[in-house]
Parts: sequence; structure tokens; C-alpha cells
Amino acid sequence: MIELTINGRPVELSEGATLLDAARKAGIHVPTLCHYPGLPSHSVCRMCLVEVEGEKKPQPACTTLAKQGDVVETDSESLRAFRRSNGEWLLARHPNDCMRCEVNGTCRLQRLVAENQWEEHWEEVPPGSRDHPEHVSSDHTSPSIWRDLSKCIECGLCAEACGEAGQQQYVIGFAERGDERLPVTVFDAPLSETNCISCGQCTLVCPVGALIEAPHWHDVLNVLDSRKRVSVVQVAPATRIAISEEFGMKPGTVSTGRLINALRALGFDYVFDTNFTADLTIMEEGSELLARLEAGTRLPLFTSCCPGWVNWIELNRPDLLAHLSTTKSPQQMHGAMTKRGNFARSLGPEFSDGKAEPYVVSVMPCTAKKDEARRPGMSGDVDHVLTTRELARMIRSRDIAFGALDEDGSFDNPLGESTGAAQIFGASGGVMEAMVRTAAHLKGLEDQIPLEWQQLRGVHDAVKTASIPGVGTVAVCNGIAAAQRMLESDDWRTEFVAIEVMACSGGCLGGGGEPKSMDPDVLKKRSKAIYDMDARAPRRRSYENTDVRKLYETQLHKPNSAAAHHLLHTHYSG
Ligand code: HC1
Ligand code: SF4
Repeated sequence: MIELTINGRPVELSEGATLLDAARKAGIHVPTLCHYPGLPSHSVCRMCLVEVEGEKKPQPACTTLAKQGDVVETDSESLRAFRRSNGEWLLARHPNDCMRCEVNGTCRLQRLVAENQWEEHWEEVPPGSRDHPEHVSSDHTSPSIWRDLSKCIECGLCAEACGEAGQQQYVIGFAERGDERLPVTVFDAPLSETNCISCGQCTLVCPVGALIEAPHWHDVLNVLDSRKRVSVVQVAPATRIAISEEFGMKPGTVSTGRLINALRALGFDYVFDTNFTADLTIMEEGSELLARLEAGTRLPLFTSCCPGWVNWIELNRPDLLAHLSTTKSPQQMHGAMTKRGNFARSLGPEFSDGKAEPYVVSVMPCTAKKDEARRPGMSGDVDHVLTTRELARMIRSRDIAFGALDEDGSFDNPLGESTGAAQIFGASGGVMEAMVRTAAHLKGLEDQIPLEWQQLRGVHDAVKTASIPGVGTVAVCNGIAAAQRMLESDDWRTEFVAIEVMACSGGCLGGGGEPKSMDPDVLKKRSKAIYDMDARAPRRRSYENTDVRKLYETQLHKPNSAAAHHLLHTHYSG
């Protein structure tokens, strides 16, 4: 243990803790821009400078290790002057574009300026004047991620999130050195020409608006406001929890009802649940697994509901495409069922003969879902995908008091019922656990196979495995880097019968479209909320979903039938 004092307050810390940890522990605010929990800091923004007794110069709190007996000051005239001049220097190089910026209101640089009333020198630096003629400045080529180098403050967090400390895709790295260093793509290529998997982890950590999800909420509002089309929205399992954080609630607060009521207030005619088709996905994918086990082919089965993972396979290992489940993701299934199932027919004759179709929006914790909605063979099932962050912007833009909305609220039916198995899709290991629950039933082994699989849960382990009686050993890769490592040898081919991969650490609850959070335990808190919802659910196995059962009776016949394949399965391209 290390003991020190910070602003006169005694603090105890473990070895390896930084002065920033000390400040946080003492409840003392130290501003940061280039620090993000879980990623290495480079102390480039110099906002967190503190004075340490005995040191001649101020030290960056984010990278300075705490030492026994340190006496630290975080607030003094000269520290405020340092921060001011560093902040004003950043501002002088930043375009004056806040009013139209997608992160207006949530930008960390903007917040620091507002808090400290720093001087602006924008009149001398008009928008776009901070050119990097030698680098691609503005890149809208990816369907999921937009880049604007003119807004970059060179903190390096995107390169870390995409690189060694995060996704290990190395799409973004540093060009130039020292003051001139800039995070750019390999060979400065537009994102669409790189190996970017659209996971959006770079957008999650960007403190400003240099990396954002491709924004679609303006388009959605236009369609809703026109009231010319029947509008439908579906909500992902992870969004109903994380959206609470956008409105100041504690991580792990469940806001299903508030979310439904906010979507109705925005003008959606029908509010459906992606969880409904998560149950349907399990019926199809679980049956697919058993069919492959019987035939002894294309094993292990890879789950395919994470589009970042599907992108990775297509880009890096097309030789493994046959292992991917052909079952569509719940998002795409929901779009297909909404537009081409009994629901659309119930809307009137023009919807039955294809002259009209409902306008379908999905709200996802994921940026790659935008990309998935445009995949060949699935394009058109979902018209627009919004991230959790975008939906929060939309709600704020209409002055809807989210926190004051009623938490009582229910999804519309028939595309709204779901079980606990669907809810756990939002956490790493959840898809596999849900699949095991239904496979146990399909194999008649329900009495021998437990409902809960703790070995497959958790947001920290890179690879989790479990041996399922009568089925075989299954694995869960928590994050794309874990999957990449697993595929380096050939052991996975014989060790496992099924492998779940979610590209983002923690699963969808840690997706690139989720709220930005400085809470180091945020994933754990979101995950706990998800499993608590499952534990409280009256039905916890996908085949117990009564509307899913009805759907098979009236329309799809049985899992993996020709009708089910037509609507609910897809193919991949290398
Ligand atoms: Fe997910 Fe899924 S769980 S992929 O994480 O299979 O995004 O939440 O909606 O499609 O259901 C995301 C979450 C989500 C799909 C489902
Ligand atoms: Fe890297 Fe993911 Fe960002 Fe693409 S979306 S640049 S893979 S972090």
C-alpha cells in the first residue's frame, strides 16, 4: 500500500496506481482529455498536470505513478494558467464548428472550455483552415464510421483502441512525430479501403468529434416528422440499459419503459423488441448447430450475429466462412419479419402486394450494425440504424425529459415478446448460453443440462469455455483480439463444437455505439443488469416464447424449414 496526501487529504493506493487514481479516490476533480479507462495514456493533452512536492516541474497525473509520502496539489494559480494555455492552444487549432458538430453537448473539449471560460481564437482560425494537405482530412466512405482529422486533438486514444491495447486491428496508427503526430489510417487510405471491421471502438474513446458513427438520426427525424409512412422501431438488448447513462442515471439502470415511451414520443407508430428475433435466432441457430453435429460438417459453428466479427472473417479469413452460422442476426431478422411477414400484411392491402412497406429503424449499441443493414442479400430490411448515442441526441433535440418518463411501458406485439435468453444476447457469452438452453431442449436433455452457465459469463476473460453434456465443448471469444489469437493455431478445430465471437469486449454492452463512460467498471455494471433481467424473467428459454411458437405454427413451419431459410438465413462473401 502507498500512502500520500493530495490537496491535504490522505489517500491509500495499491502499487502501480497513478496520481490520477489518487485524485479520483480522494474525490478530487482533475481534468483529462487524452485519458480513457483501460487504455494507456500518453499525457499529450497536459490537462491533468499536478504539482508534486520536490519536483521542479508539474507532472501529468495520468502517467505519474504514486509514491509513498507524495504531497500533491491539483489546484493552484500556475496550474490553472498551464491548463488555460494548453486548452487555448488546442482551441486555436480546432475548427469553429460546434453548432453543427455531432458531439455538440457531449464533447470533452467543449466541456472544458465552457467550465473554464477559456479564450477562443476562432476568428483567426475559420473552419477547415487547419488543413493536413498531406493526409486525408475528411472521410465518409465507411457506412459506419466518419473521420474528420481537422477536429482531432491528437490524443492517440483511437490508435490505442484499434491497436495493441484494444481491438488489435491496427487500422489507425500514428503518422509524423512529436507535435506533428496525427492518427491516420494505413497508407492514408479511406476507411472503406482498409481492414476496418466497423466495430466503432475508436468512436467510443474519441473525446471530440474527430471519429463518430455515421450519423443517421437527422434522416430518421425527417421521416418521422413527415408522418407519411408507417414507422417501426426495434430496440437491441443492450440499449435499454446503457441509454440510462446518457441521461445521468447510474450504469446498470434499466430503462426499458422510459425508452419505449421516448420512442413513442418521437413519433414511432410501433415500438418492437429486437429480443423477439433474438429468440428466433436461437431457434434457427440452435437447430443449425444440432444439424451440423449430426452431419459432422462445418464444425465448430461460429455465431454470426456480431457484424464486426463477420466483417473480420470476410476480410481476413475467408477460408473459414463455411463455419459461420447462416442464421441472420436478430436485427436483420426483425427487419425481414416486419417488412415481409404477417405484421406488414395486417397493415393493409398495399402492404400485402408490396406497393408499400413500413419504415424500419433499429436502435443498436453497435456501429457495425449500420454496415450490416447494407449487406448484399439483407439490404432494405432495415432502413436506418441508430446507435444508442444517436438516439440520446435525438431525444435531447426534442426536449423529451427521459428521466421523468414512466418506466411502465410495453413493446407492441406480435414482434415484441421475448425471454431471458434473448436479453442475455447483449453480454459476452450470452448468445452461447441462450443456444445451450435451447439445444438442451431440442436434444431432450433439459433435465441434465443446467440453465445457467457461469463459466460463459463475465466481461474480463478473453476466452471462456464450457463442456455441455451431450453437445460438446463450446467457447466464447470476448473481443475480436481474442478470436484472432484463437485462430492462430488449429486447435479450435478439434476442441470446440461452437464458438461465439463478439468483436467488442464485454459483448454488445461494450459496443462502439454505446454511451462514452469514464467509469472503469461500467461493463461489469451493465452486464450485471442484463443477467439480473434474465433471472427475473418469467420465461428464460427461447423456445418458450409464445409468439415465436405461433410464428412457426402459422408461417415458418419449423426451424431451418424452406420458409425459415427464405426469410431468416443469409450467405457470406469473401
Ligand atoms: Fe447485439 Fe444482437 S445482441 S448483436 O449485441 O444478436 O448490436 O444488444 O441487437 O442483431 O438481439 C447489438 C445487442 C443486438 C442483434 C440481438
Ligand atoms: Fe479500428 Fe474498429 Fe475504429 Fe475500424 S471501427 S478503425 S477496426 S477501432
